[in-house]
Formats: sequence, C-alpha cells, structure tokens
Amino acid sequence: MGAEIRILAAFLAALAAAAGVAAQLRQDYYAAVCPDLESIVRDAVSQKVQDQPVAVGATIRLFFHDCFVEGCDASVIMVSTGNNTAEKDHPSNLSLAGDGFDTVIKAKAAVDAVPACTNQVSCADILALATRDVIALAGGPSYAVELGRLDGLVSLSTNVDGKLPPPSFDLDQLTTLFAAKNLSQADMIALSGAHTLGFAHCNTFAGRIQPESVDPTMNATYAADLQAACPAGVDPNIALQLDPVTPQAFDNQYFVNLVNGRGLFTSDQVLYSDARSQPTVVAWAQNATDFEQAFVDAMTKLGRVDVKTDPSLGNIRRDCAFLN
Ligand code: HEM
Ligand SMILES: *[C@@H]1O[C@H](CO)[C@@H](O)[C@H](O)[C@H]1NC(C)=O
Ligand SMILES: *[C@@H]1O[C@H](CO)[C@@H](O)[C@H](O)[C@H]1NC(C)=O
Ligand SMILES: *[C@@H]1O[C@H](CO)[C@@H](O)[C@H](O)[C@H]1NC(C)=O
Ligand SMILES: *[C@@H]1O[C@H](CO)[C@@H](O)[C@H](O)[C@H]1NC(C)=O
Ligand SMILES: CC(=O)N[C@H]1CO[C@H](CO)[C@@H](O)[C@@H]1O
Repeated sequence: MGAEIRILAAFLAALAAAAGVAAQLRQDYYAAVCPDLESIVRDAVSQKVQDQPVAVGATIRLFFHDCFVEGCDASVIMVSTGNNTAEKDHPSNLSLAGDGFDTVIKAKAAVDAVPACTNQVSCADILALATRDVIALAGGPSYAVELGRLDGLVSLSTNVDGKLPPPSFDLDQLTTLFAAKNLSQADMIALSGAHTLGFAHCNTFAGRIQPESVDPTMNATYAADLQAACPAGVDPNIALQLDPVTPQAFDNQYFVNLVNGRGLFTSDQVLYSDARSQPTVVAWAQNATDFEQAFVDAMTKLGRVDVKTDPSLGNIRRDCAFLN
C-alpha cells in the first residue's frame, strides 16, 4: 500500500514536472511514507533542547541562514571537503552555533531509526520542522510546516557573499535584502523578532557601545551594562543574551526592548528609530498575538525561499553533512 502510494506520488510529480508545473510544498508530504514524522522530530528536538537549551537560538538562526543562501535546502549543514569550501565555513557563518547542526543530526537519526522513514525525509525538511519545534518549546507559536523540500547539491562559501545581513544594516538595506527573497518589510520586522532569544558575540555590537561614542538610540544604562560585559579588546569568546529581559522565552519582548532603546544591533534598533517601521514595532510591542501571527506568516514564506522540488536540483541526503 505504502509503496503504491509512493509510486503514485512519484508519477504525479513526474507528470507535474513534465507539464512545467512547479511542485508545491505540502503539509502532508510525508503522510504516506513516514506518518509519525512530526512526533519523531518533536521528541528528538525536545530531548536536545532539554540537554542543551542553547539549541533553540542556534537552530532558528541556522534555518534563516540556510534559506537565505542557496534556499531552504540544508546546504548550510554540509561540511567542507578537500575540493569544496562549504557555506558554513564562510566568515558570515562561522558564528553559527554547533548545537543547531546537532539538533538536525539528532532528529535525522531518530527519523532514520524508523525503518519506513529511513532516508525518506530531507534534511531541509527536518531543519524546518526542528525550527518550528524549538520555537514552540521556548513558548512561541506553533504552526503547520510545509514539506517537500529536497536537499541541495551545492554548498559553496563563495556563494554566501552579500546574501546575509550584517548587524550594521539600516532599514533600507534590510528591506532590499529581504525583498530579494520575496519577503516584505513587515516580514523582515517580524522575523527579526527571533532576536527575542539567543546570543550574540561582543564584536557584533561593539561599534555601538564605545564609551566616547555610544549610539544615541541606545538606552544609556543598557550601553553601560554592555560595556561592562564586553570590556575593550572584544573577547571573541564572550556572547551576551539578545533579549536581556526574557532571554530564553520566545515572546514579543524584543519589540518592547526596541521601544525602550534596548535593541542589541544597529539592525534591531533601527526598526524603532526609523519612522517608517516604528508603527509596526510599537504595535507588536503592545500586542503579542498580532506579532505571533505575523511571525508565523513570515516563517512560512521564509520556508519557501528557493526550495528545490525538482529531482534534478536536489535529493534526500543520507548524511546531512555530505552529498550522497
Ligand atoms: C534582519 C537581519 C538580521 C541580522 C542583521 C542578524 C544578525 C545576527 C547576528 C549578528 C547575530 C549574532 C551572531 C553571533 O554573534 O553569534 C544573530 C543571532 C541570531 N539571529 Fe539574527 N539576524 C537577522 C535576522 C534574523 C532572522 C530572520 C532570524 C530567524 C528568523 C534570526 C535569528 C537569530 C537567532 C535565533 C540568533 C541567536 C543565535 C544563537 O543563539 O546561537 N536572525 N543575528
Ligand atoms: C570532489 O572530489 C570528490 C572525490 O574526492 C569527487 O567525487 C567530487 O566530484 C569532487 N567535487 C567537485 C565539485 O569537484
Ligand atoms: C519570488 O516570487 C517570484 C514570483 O512568484 C518567483 O518567480 C521567484 O522565484 C521567487 N523568488 C524566491 C527567492 O523565492
Ligand atoms: C534607560 O533605562 C533605565 C532603566 O534601566 C531608565 O531608568 C532610564 O530612564 C532609561 N533612559 C531613557 C533615556 O529612557
Ligand atoms: C490584539 O489585536 C487583536 C486584533 O488583531 C485583538 O483582537 C486583541 O484584542 C489585541 N490584544 C490586545 C492585548 O490588545
Ligand atoms: C552576517 C554576520 O553575522 N557576520 C558576522 C560573521 O562573523 C564574523 C566573525 O566571525 C563577524 O565579524 C561578522 O559580523
């Protein structure tokens, strides 16, 4: 029965491809092949987060970086080999925390341990599911995840240049970069709300807290706290919480912080200091439900960026870190 459904699904996909119809992601993509996929991933992710709570921020950021470079195709998870310097070894990505990768590896192992599911589910989809799960575990919204992404065949450090936003960006730069991925300014603001948890290294905001020239859009007390925690010299091993008020909770505190001059990066605080985005920040600081809805919509759109559904462009990796 399962095999027949699989053959039918493959036939329909071939038909769609022949007709030039782009295959769509679907929530029930694996329903016939691996019906318990969602609970298998959720259990593995819960265990990982229980063991290493930092996996929450690490996994969310990994998903963002994956989608923004080659598309949501797990290319960010591949390791460099003798003749290929992979995406994750680009300087923009060196700060990706290892626990994000490990979350995907653990969830993939749990999926593959179920015979029917072995090598049937892409690493890209496992990352998308794991991201939804860590957000829910941290108290954020849960949402249905579209599935059916293939894992990419290309992971190149040189392709990362210019694709990821540095923390120095202003509103226009952020808006332009996200627009290239079909994400609106509102989507960009909502997704920035992921900075409601996780960590950042001192060098990413050092330019804003120099004693003689503190960024005037930053609350002075906050600047003094950051200076004390990140003394001159910018120790590369020190990382501070992005949200000093509710550091581990996925909530709308990020937007409250911006209103109070407690955005950590230039790219955060500018969302409040620029009059064009300020009304959205204020609205979401006041209404968590509205933020959650906007965030879920934006995550769904992020999850569609440059996905591969055509078998000539991707496959299902047996080991997420290597091409088959
Ligand atoms: C809008 C432009 C963005 C900029 C400029 C930006 C920049 C950064 C930087 C510099 C860090 C700190 C990295 C470190 O020092 O280790 C960081 C952390 C983080 N970012 Fe962003 N980011 C942006 C958007 C996003 C988006 C769209 C998401 C996800 C939806 C996201 C999720 C995260 C998370 C969860 C962390 C914490 C990572 C951890 O704890 O390991 N960011 N971001
Ligand atoms: C890299 O080398 C491996 C063998 O070590 C080979 O199979 C693969 O095709 C090479 N990849 C590229 C991009 O040259
Ligand atoms: C953006 O949307 C257009 C039109 O739907 C589509 O052709 C294009 O591939 C999308 N780009 C990305 C990066 O998803
Ligand atoms: C900065 O934050 C402190 C609380 O930590 C508050 O007392 C102070 O009024 C704030 N400064 C400004 C200019 O809002
Ligand atoms: C948030 O906004 C929604 C409408 O989008 C409204 O129904 C709800 O009452 C608001 N909640 C608060 C706490 O203001
Ligand atoms: C976009 C981004 O996060 N860039 C950072 C990458 O990491 C280096 C240090 O490894 C930082 O200097 C960049 O700001």
